[in-house]
Amino acid sequence: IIYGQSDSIRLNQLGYYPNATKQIAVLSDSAKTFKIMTADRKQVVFSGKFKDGRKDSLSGKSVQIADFSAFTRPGKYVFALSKQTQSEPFAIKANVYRPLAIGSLKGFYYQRVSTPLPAEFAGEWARPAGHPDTQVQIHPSAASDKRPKGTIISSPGGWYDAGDYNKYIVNSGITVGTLLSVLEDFPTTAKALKTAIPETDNALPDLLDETLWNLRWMLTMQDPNDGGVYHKLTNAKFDGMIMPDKATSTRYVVQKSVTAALDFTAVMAQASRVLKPYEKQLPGLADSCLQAAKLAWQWAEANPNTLYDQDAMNKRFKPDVVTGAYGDKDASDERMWAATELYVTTKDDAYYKAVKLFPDDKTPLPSWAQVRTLAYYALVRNAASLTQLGKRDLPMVKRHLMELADRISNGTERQPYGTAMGQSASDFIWGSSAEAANQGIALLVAYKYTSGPNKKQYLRSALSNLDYLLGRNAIGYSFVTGFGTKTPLHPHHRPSIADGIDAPVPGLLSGGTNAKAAQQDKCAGYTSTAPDEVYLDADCSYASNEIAINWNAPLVYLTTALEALQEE
Ligand code: 9MR
Repeated sequence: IIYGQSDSIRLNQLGYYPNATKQIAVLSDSAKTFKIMTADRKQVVFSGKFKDGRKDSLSGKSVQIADFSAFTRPGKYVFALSKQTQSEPFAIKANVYRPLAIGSLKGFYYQRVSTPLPAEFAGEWARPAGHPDTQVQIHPSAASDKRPKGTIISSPGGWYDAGDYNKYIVNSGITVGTLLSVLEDFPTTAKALKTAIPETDNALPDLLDETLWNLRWMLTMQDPNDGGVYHKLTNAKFDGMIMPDKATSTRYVVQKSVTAALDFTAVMAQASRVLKPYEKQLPGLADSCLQAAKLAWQWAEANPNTLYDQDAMNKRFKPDVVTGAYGDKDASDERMWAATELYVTTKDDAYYKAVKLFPDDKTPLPSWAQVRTLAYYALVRNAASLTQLGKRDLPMVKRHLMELADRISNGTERQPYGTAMGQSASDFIWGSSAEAANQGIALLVAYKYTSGPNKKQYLRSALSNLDYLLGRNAIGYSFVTGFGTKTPLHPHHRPSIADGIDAPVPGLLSGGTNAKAAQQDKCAGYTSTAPDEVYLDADCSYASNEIAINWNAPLVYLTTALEALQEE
């Protein structure tokens, strides 16, 4: 008897809530019946029939869905098609994703810059401090600064962006905004997440302590002389596959950009609001954040066309900077987000009037480059405290959010793996795992703050995307390191590669399936060209198997929110 996980079985590898929809996908066109057995395989607890067969139109494969939602008894089980074809054990239980909510938040701790990670908190992934960032040069691209030539600035802390060791304001924006939103939307569950970090015993929630590690760094990226914000703090080139403390190339801040200033504005304004109740523990910080937000906003208003164009920059200034660009040709969505967060925090109608909130009917799915919808989130989550002006627009904001949620959730049932994610080949881009998680957020915000007829479906579809992330997908991977039975072992993550430990740093979300990955990273070993199957668990695969803070943050949101809503 082979008890190993059969390659054709695709399940949420962590398990299911007792009363939730429970589905497992099987790559097959002829399976008739299935069984759920106790994990010791002594007892059959549920037998079911496959209903419909489906075709995954992207890969051409046949898929059948086993639904055992009717079985609700907590325990440890395996899924069995036959004696030979069985899954690894999974759980049915309350709070089944709590360890993942904690683990994905803990992932940020492992990304901390300028501090050692002692074994007490980091376990076997303990490492010395990397990148003090107390001696940072101002790159010639930022020479228009009023700062005297040769000025050295100090900009320590923050998180490493991803598998590389650089720090980028634009990507920090959506990341910190998303983490603060967990606290705004699901405060009770969020505050109870204990990640065993050095600050765990202080009076702040660990989620806030962790977020402050990056927020404080962001504050140092603002030039106090004019309010502008440097686009990034970076090496000129990516480091080799070495540990952080061995990576000692010159660090620069590069030119200021309008997108950095506006994302910074949004996050600082939101932080000011979220930090206010902690005035006693963090005297003055909420006010400093708001002050910084206003200054950055003014700079952005005075410099609306200062987009970050790395190629253009490299034509004019040396050394060439070839690390992540986070370039963006359009700052209008960043401006909407910034103005809205300032408005929500200050209640000053002038900010609200500064932008056109509904330039068209669209409600784009958030990503680092597209933050319009984060403005809509901010309005609905703070609906009660808005001025008349904002209240007047709430019905319109909600219509936009429901349109987005309907678009994401419609068809979930018919999707080959039964997930909202993957209904369109265009879902499978660089960082597709975060597409799935951000779809989840859009659904849960609509679930929480609107009252349309499809609300139940929003919640179910959000859960289906967590099923996607944890293994019910075309390739059968759980995309989170250390969480599941088939998980990335070789992420493009410098510490995981260089630390000499077999297991990668845990709790990190791999970017995941990316239709164009093979062309983008040219890593050898991809075995499929089907958009939902292009993934390679190899460390050269930075286009399908890197990790990044803006991918982990929506995973923290999705898991924490689902934990909060599990009884609904
Ligand atoms: O997440 C980014 C993705 O949307 C872009 O297509 C890609 C190429 O520009 O860059 C990704 O961001 C990377 C960043 O530029 C540098 N650090 C690692 C990030 C994740 O791969």
